[in-house]
Amino acid sequence: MNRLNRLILLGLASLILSQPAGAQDGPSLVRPTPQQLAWHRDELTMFLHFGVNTFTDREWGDGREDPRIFNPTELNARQWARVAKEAGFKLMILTAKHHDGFCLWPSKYTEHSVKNSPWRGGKGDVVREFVAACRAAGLKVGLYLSPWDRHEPSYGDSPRYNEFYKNQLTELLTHYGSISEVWFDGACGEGPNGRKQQYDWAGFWDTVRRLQPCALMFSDAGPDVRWVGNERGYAGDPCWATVDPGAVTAPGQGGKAILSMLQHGDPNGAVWRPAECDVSIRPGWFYHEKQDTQVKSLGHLLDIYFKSVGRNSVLLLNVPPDKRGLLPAPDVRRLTEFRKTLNQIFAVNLAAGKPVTGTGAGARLGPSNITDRSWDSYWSPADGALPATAEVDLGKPVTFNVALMQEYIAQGQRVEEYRLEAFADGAWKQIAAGTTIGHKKLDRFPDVTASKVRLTILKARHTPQINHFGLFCAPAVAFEGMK
Ligand code: FUL
Repeated sequence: MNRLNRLILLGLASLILSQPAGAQDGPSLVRPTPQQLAWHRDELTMFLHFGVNTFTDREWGDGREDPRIFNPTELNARQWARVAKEAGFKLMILTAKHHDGFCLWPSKYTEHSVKNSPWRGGKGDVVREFVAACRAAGLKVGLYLSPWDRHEPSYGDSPRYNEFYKNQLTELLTHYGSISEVWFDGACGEGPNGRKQQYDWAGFWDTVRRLQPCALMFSDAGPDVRWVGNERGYAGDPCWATVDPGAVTAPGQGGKAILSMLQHGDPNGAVWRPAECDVSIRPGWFYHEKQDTQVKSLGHLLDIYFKSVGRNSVLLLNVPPDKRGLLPAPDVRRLTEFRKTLNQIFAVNLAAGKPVTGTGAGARLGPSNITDRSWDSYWSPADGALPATAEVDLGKPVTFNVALMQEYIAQGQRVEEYRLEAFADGAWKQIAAGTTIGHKKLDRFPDVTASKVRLTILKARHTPQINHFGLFCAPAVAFEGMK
């Protein structure tokens, strides 16, 4: 084969490979990247707010802190990683720098950092210890570098500060190996010159893409993961993973319409930008001793789980290290209970392996794919055949109060409306109804005892692809936070 033929063949092959799978559904069906898909499936991320505020008892430092106050007595990042791992978290995000500008790594661009603290004799690097602990525990690594910097003198002198910020990003993205998520917030203020800083978002994002092409970037405006529009840990219902990129173009824009868009996404959105639900296990983001008694209750945390992970989102739960540099005992106890209860709820899927009849046939597409163990096999009713029903035969009457549904989102998010019914006392009755499903939808309802259950997809943007269905029996605490 001559060079020209080879080039033509290569060109054709890459054209075919670049076509998304299932392209028969048309170009409007947006899909996640492999990194976004893995992020959805990881479900739980732990946030760690740590820095000078931990020692000043504040939430927002003003940048005038003396670096010598940063002196954790027992810092042990392996404890953070162990707690996160045991509680089922897959990724941890650390505040490498918060609004006070104090850097947890010895940045060469500022003196406001660990290098001027007494901790580890000024030779320490919290980011390095954090990354090493994550790697050892098999956790992914994320970093938050606050754009708002109340210490840095160039802040407000926009081009100069943007350069400074990109230099710091470069340090973080080149000295610590692979980073899975970079977290940006939109907080913005005036610099010492009285001028408001204009952030170079495009430049920041380019820096991340260039240095860590596999990292996901979080902010109100993505580009890969969007803020959910509140700090209570609740996603909207419906919650689409897609958005219109024109609706929120930069972080920090605010306003009712924008917040609602962030909550719900947009079924017609042209980009995949799923919601991440950030919330703290305590009232504050940083550790405050007086909040030791205000750690969220188990019922509250479970409610957050059902309304974040159970609404097609990822839960980003903040657990702040204390002045010792350890995760505090009350929080660790609560996380242990949280994991134990989640394991208890989801240990037995009453629908697993049960026969399913309904619309659609064939090995990859038949309804029984929703009760098998494979993530990659799904039920897909014939094109245009809605409503479509999958009926699960439970064999005998069983009692449950939680239903789980998952779409095969590798090929987009499709379902717009569904209904769930149970067969009890000789009749079908509705037990739940909803809109979007996405990666995971969890519905809670009063105890139902039934021998058959049916899921009906009433409306979908494209041919539905349901890969998983489950029924569970949760203890009362899982309903405590429900309003
Ligand atoms: C916000 C910050 O202002 C808070 O202090 C906190 O870090 C939260 C997660 O993001 O933008």
